[in-house]
Amino acid sequence: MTTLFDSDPPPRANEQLEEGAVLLRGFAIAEAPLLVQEVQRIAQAAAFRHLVTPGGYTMSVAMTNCGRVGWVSDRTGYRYDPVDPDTGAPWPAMPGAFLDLAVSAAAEAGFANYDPDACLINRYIAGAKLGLHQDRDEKDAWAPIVSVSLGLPAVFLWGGKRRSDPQRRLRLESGDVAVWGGPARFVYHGVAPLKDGQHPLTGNARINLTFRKVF
Ligand code: MD3
Ligand code: FE
Repeated sequence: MTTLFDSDPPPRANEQLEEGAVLLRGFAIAEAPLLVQEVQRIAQAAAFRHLVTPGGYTMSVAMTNCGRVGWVSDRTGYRYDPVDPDTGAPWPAMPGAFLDLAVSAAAEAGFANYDPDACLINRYIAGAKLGLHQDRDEKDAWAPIVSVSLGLPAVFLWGGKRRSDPQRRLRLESGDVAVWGGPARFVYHGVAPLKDGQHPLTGNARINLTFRKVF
């Protein structure tokens, strides 16, 4: 029999958000420092930039990518591009530590053989937000999106299949991993404006990794 002590950390409870969506609190705590280091290395080759939407708005979230393709936006639309339009070079390769984490989180959530093509890296500072949207630029509509939160906490807005559906608010902290696949793949979601703060791993920023099966 195992004995629980008051000083033990709380057991890691995987929270089922809805069918196909699982929140793995603290799943990436141990790897978080290495993941942030890798983000800094990636950003030396493919700098964070503020993309322009097809509607002409400049996004408050700064983005870069690694992997076989990267998500980009400009006045002509959204797309996955094998080349970074800022440099004309391929995106940096996906680090082994990224892939290992994404695959093990997907497996923990019930998605075997996950093989992400892309990792979009979002960087938020105070005031940055992501409006309510669906991620529907990926061909594979069943494979999950795996999301890893690093640094400052954020309030994640999570709605339903229609834009007008009611939203829940979920606080995401550094090391939290969320997996959204299957029937939960097309729920509307967003991120509330980031609050100012300081975090030992990322300073004044929140970084979010989203792994995607594109093809
Ligand atoms: C639910 N990023 O990059 S991650 C995005 O925190 C994006 O930066 C947010 O939404 C962020 O597109 C949220 C959590 C997430 C990601 C994808 C989802 C939740 C999702 C796809 C379907 C449903
Ligand atoms: Fe999204």
